[in-house]
Amino acid sequence: MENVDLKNLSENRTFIEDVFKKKIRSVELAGWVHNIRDLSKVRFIILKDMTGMIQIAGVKGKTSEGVFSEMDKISRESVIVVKGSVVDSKQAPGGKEINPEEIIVLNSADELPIDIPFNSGEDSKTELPKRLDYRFLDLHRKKTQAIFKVQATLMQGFREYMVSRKGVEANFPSIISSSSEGGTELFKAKYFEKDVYLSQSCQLYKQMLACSMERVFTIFTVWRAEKHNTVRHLNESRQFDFEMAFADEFVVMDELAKCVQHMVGMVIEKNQSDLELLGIKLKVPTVKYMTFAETNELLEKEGIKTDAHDLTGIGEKKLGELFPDTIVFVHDWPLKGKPFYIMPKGKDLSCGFDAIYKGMEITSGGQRVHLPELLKERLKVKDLDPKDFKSYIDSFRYGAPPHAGWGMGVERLTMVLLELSNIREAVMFPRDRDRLTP
Ligand code: AMO
Repeated sequence: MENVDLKNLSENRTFIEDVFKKKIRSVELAGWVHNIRDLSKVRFIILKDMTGMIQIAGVKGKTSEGVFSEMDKISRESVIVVKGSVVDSKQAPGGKEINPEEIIVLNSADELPIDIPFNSGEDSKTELPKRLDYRFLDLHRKKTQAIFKVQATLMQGFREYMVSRKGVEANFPSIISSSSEGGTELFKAKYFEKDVYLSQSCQLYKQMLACSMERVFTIFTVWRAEKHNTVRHLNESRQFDFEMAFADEFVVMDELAKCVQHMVGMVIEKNQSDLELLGIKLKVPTVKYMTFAETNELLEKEGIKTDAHDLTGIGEKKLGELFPDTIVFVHDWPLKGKPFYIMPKGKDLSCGFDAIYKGMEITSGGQRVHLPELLKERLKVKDLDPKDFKSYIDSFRYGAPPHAGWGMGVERLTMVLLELSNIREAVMFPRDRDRLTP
């Protein structure tokens, strides 16, 4: 590697977007070689960093001989530093290019194993599994980066909304001693002499915390040992979680609607160029409320057979078609279809809900059981042993207000907003049944 003073470089380098935005004449750029073109007398390098792309133009006879011949040897995606001057050029993308005075190769890239299209708006010709095998390289693509820039805005928007509602950001354990969502789908691990599980959700902890700190939220990683490999399930995923004291399911559905509206609004405002690259036009969603029975009735009219206590994938898709750009809250959910912690509503119904958006479930939630004796009963109905939940049940004995909340899949929301056909596109380093690296 060439000897480069990285401290000096990090302090003095110019980001590509600033070359276009500001009046700068002399620059030191650092980035990756996106493309190279050799027209014998003129050699071009398209350089990219996280802020943009710019053309470096070497001209035979004008550019120093050493730099001109170096430009011929550099491979795509190699990491280079370019020192030079900015010139206006009608032919150059963005109207400016760099006359190189010095090019330093920091790390030369091998032949690329996956397709990184020259046109950033194009899809890679490499299939997803192989792209994921080389995810570190796939992340050099502007289109892949655009997905995660949007996801970062969603996370920022979630935090911003929650803080504006007096929410306190919380952290919860990732190792649990008993199930939080039902008996199956648990990853078992050894913890000294004991058997433990990777967290299926922070459900029990966010409830216990809301009973003292009122409004709590987190972005939490969860693990589900679902055996099936589908385009909408992961074994490790993240959730936007919210829990609120003195609330029922309608209060928190309203919070969810406003929160998602804020998050989507922020993406529209901040990520316009990313959305354009991905070919997505986003609208801030409206909201619709329907009971489970009403939803089923509607779907049956549309010729869709429904489940007694769950919506099918086809049903969710239909709701997306019937109500575009709408968060459809399906409430008064059958009790049988909801976990032990959801408050019953009469004998057969519950205070639980699902939110369907753009044809897919993005959230489930509801009012919780905050009464210890009822909670014991509900656990038994679900074939779970109240003894395994002692500290959770006890937490409702010393001043526990009625409370409600929800969990929304980070990757699910990213997937539906950006119309990705596989949820793995919405995770930087996905974990599914077959994939543990990179
Ligand atoms: P639930 O299990 O429905 O509820 O999960 C909430 C949301 O998380 C997302 N999600 C997933 N995303 C990808 N792969 C998976 N395997 C996966 N499982 C779930 C979905 C789903 O709507 N504790 C409750 C929430 C609550 O009541 O607060 C829970 O975890 O978008």
